[in-house]
Amino acid sequence: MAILTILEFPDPRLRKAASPVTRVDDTVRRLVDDMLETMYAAPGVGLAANQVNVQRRVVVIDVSDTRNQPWVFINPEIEILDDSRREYDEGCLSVPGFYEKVDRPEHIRVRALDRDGQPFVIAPQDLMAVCIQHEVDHLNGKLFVDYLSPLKRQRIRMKLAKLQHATA
Ligand code: QAP
Ligand code: CO
Repeated sequence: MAILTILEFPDPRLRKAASPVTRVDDTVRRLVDDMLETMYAAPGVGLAANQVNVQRRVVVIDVSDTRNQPWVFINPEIEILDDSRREYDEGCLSVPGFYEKVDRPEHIRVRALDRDGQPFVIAPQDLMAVCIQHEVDHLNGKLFVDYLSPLKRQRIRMKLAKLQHATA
């Protein structure tokens, strides 16, 4: 297993849409394991493959307090079940140090393949529902800062640029 480098906003590689996985083979499983190790080390609750510069539709999530309940979503598809929405304070490993409220659908259903390539369906609640939407946005080249005002996004971009300069 390996800890992978996480790309940071405004890296243009975070804007590329990821392609579907055609076969869940050992290469994909190795990617999943490396992503899990990278997420736990960060530490984070979710990671999408394009955050580690792999343009494939793979997401890992663990929202448990005990950090031992990994979820793997390959080619995830989200269905919005009703009009209810909720706000949650979101962060992102690619936007370190910044948290902002984002409004998203509350009730969703997710279809995906697991790490054995088997299809499954879940109706996630609370943080899990927020996190999977955040991660599928990544697969589509979208970041949580895109939901903020241009002014807020620009402020985050400026502050991160200073931090990245200081630590480069
Ligand atoms: C996405 O994000 C998420 O700023 C996953 O300095 C997060 O794991 C969805 C992290 C919250 C919904 C709610 C962020 C770590 C981790 C930081 C993460 C940081 C260190 C973010
Ligand atoms: Co993120």
